[in-house]
Amino acid sequence: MTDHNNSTKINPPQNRRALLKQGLGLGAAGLVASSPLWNQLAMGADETLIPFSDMPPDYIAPPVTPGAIHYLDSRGISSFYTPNADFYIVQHYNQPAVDVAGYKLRVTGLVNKPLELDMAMLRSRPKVEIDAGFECGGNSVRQFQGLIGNARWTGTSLKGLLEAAGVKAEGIEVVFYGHDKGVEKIRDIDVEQNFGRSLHINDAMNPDVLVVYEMNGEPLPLYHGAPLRLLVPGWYGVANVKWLSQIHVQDRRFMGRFMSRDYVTLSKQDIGGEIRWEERSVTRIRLKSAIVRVTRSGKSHTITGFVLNDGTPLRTVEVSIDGGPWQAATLDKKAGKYSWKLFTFVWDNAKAGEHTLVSRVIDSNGQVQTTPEQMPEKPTRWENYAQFPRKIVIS
Ligand SMILES: Nc1nc2c(c(=O)[nH]1)N[C@H]1C(S)=C(S)[C@@H](COP(=O)(O)O)O[C@H]1N2
Ligand SMILES: [Mo]
Repeated sequence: MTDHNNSTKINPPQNRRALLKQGLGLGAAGLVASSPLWNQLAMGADETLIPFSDMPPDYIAPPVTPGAIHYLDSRGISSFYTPNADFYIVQHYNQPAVDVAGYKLRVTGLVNKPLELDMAMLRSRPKVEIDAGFECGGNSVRQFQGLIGNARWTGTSLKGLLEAAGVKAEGIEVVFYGHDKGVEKIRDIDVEQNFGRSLHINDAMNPDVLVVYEMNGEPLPLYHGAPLRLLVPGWYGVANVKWLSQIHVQDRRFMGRFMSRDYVTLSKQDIGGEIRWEERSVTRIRLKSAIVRVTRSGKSHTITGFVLNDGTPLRTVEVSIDGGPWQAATLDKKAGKYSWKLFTFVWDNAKAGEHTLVSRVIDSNGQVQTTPEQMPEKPTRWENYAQFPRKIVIS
């Protein structure tokens, strides 16, 4: 990866699978049997999964393994809440086991009253619950969109914490540090760095931004940042700092790797009438939909997919079959402002043979999900929000 120096590699499934087979001494069958996600692929009695011909026939997603990246088999996306055991996992350094009893969150920097809060103090603050889905900024066709999940998060508002500390007028940037650390080669020096991301004070003061300690009603699991993580609803996953240890308010931009070097999209943009190559930190989730599974029941086929965006209301989701007209899909009623939105489309009279299926979403501002051709020129792999045509074979 040209835009990725020593970061975690998100391998194509083929390489990943070969690695897993070697490392765990398990054949594909063993992994399939042990994956809880696979169970959800089990269909209703009269329902069968139609194979995608754009997917390797023996495709499996990497299972949850200590230290490793995990992504979903997106064909298994069938419930509003992703079970904690299946939610995708990405970390760029290690997965630190933080001592919960001795745990303290520190709020420092340009504040009137620095804070040190243990879990009991955090839990006694006003409780907020929010349904939010997010994907890694690197989620793409290569993992069949599996770096994604949707959960109910419980915690307390960041705004409340910042107000309790009293942010000084010159405090314009809020930095979030995780407990996890690694060595970064910066120029030619090796320096130890904790994972860090930041928010402008205006974004940090959005009351929907939380520090969370529960995921789907359970204590935050180790791999998802126990005991406390940030949740910035409507933003790509990288904003949601896990194993949160310190919140620091400062008077200038934070320039750490995950703001300024990594998770930076390079694309050609119209900058006030000049076409320039712009480098922009990955922030709000761009308008995106994708088809993830097709099932058959009797003569009828059902196409299922998801929508993610920054929380802007949607107008419609549509499906096109073999280049035909756009037809409205049905959005699942179970949805929150920042959750993913699942959709289904019932496809009658599907003929035998190979078909191309694609979805697109339109938001309430009339913004239409772009086609791959309409995407700005963009050599970096971040933000893959173009329409995603799928191929299936009906026998
Ligand atoms: N402390 C810490 N937080 C982190 C990361 C990390 O490496 N360290 N990775 C980020 C990235 S890139 C993503 S996509 C999300 C993934 O969250 P999840 O593993 O709970 O799905 O966590 C974010 N928070
Ligand atoms: Mo990510």
